[in-house]
Amino acid sequence: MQRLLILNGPNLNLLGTRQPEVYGSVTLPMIEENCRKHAQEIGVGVAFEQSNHEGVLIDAIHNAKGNADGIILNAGAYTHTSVALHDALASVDLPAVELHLSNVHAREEFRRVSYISKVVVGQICGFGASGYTLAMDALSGYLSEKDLL
Ligand code: CA2
Repeated sequence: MQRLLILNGPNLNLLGTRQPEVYGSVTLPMIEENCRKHAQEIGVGVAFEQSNHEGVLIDAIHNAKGNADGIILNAGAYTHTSVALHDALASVDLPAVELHLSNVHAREEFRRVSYISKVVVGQICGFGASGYTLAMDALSGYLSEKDLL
């Protein structure tokens, strides 16, 4: 069975509490529940984590080697700043999907810069909470197509 790690970065624990016009009104626990339901429907295993700390996210990426077959990463604002997350993703050599709730390309200029885009299979952004299940389908399809699993 394919095992997907869904990793969430800083401030995403606040989803649904503020800025609903940008990020929607769905909370992270609701997203997690939906991902777990979707995992059962498409027959994959899922682990779901969130941290506000860059080092914890890096440890989670390292730990994915051997424990997950692919990573879905909403790195939050670290997307636009973190060489360390880039290096961590490159070091584990697992297929990853970069995910954002909002359309980062239609917002401030600094959000158009991603330090992780070069080391992911692809990016999903702008579809709100549905992006999580879209990313699961995309990563699962990628793993099957590459005959990785
Ligand atoms: O659109 C996304 O998913 C982002 O990764 C969200 C990050 C932002 O820095 C990225 O540019 C795009 C911010 C997450 C903050 O979430 C909040 C939720 C509610 C209230 C305040 C922040």
